[in-house]
Amino acid sequence: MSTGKRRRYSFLVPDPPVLSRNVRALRRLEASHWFTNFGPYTRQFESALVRDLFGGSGHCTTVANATLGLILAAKTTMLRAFGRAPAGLRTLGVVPSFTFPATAQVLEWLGLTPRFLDIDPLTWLPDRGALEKMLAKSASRIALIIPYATFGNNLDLDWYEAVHERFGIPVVVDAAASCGSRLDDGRHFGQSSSLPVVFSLHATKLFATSEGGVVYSADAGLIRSIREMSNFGMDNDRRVTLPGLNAKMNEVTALQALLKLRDLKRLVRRRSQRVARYRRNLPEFHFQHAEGSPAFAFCPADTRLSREQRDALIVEAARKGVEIRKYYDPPLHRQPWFSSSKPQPLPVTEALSDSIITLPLYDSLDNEDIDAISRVVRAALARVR
Ligand code: T4K
Repeated sequence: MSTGKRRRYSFLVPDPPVLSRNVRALRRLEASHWFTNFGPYTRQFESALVRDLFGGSGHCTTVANATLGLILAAKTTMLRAFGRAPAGLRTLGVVPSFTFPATAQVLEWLGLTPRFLDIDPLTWLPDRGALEKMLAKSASRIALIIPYATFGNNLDLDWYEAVHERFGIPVVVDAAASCGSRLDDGRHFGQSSSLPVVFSLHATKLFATSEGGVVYSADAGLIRSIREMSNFGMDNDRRVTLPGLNAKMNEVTALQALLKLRDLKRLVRRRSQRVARYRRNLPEFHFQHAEGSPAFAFCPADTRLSREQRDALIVEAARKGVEIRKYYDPPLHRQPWFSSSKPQPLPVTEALSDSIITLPLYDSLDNEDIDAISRVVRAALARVR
């Protein structure tokens, strides 16, 4: 926690809705005797989300966290594409390396071997040219593609739908940081896409609850299957027709999510203003090129420093009371578990992960805080250069 408002800044202070200020809603929850298994708050949240974020179009199902949502979405789409039979020669899953471990861990639970993609140097989204090359060479060996909407930036989902249609390869969208991200035309990221788009509602995200996730798609059948799979694979008649596990959201989290949803627009706007201020304050750094209006969980910046200088900057800033992290360093292909994956050329990922910093960003930071942090960062930069 920040102690003494202008002096020390933690990297992140999660801000889920304050349950103790919503005691009446909590009492209602207890009185209903529904604590999980798609109870009243869960269903209310799911309807409100589709109505308020997606203009009433499409479908969603809540999950206990986005990792489970990704696993279930991947399993469903692979079943649809390839049936129950093992995928045979299709043993590869394609993911970017510049992401959080969850994206590639999904592949592990499906028995797939990761093949890492580089990212675009401006948007930091997965490099479509590299994916095209991979598809041209090995499409028949690829069972799944998981593009990550990097830091909430907007992927071109039409392009990924076309890939899915052309090659018959399932595509599941890791939109962990995208709840609140909008396209230039005002639509929420994911709206109208027939792909499964998986959002995280983790405490560290802008849409903060405690642990939670949502899978959205315009494809009603897909969402129905994922919902049943999140409940042991049982259909409405309690017949087990699909593989399943327990990935249900609980009612306390659903209440948090419902409360958070009411405040989302304001929070997205506020964070965008803070990020714009960082960008103005720190002209030495390069920032991600935004497609549309991303919702920001952190403020990443490419320092263009050497790895050693970047690490020294982080130490120097910490000495002055500002905690900086480095999402995503190391990138996944350099993580011990994944380091035996077939080497791919990943120059943009390697350069960016060497020089990236992620600056503090949370709802309680005001302009004065952003200016104070920026001053510390600039002073640290002057020392390490
Ligand atoms: N795909 C991507 C691209 C993701 O980024 C993520 C999750 C997922 C998929 C999977 O989504 P979920 O299954 O989680 O729904 C945190 C989150 O745990 C993780 O959910 C998130 N991405 C990731 C980007 O951040 P860590 O290991 O970096 O968190 P940790 O414990 O180091 O905390 C970060 C900062 O927040 C620290 O400064 C401490 C502070 N903090 C954290 C928590 C949890 C608090 O002050 N209070 C808290 O309660 O992963």
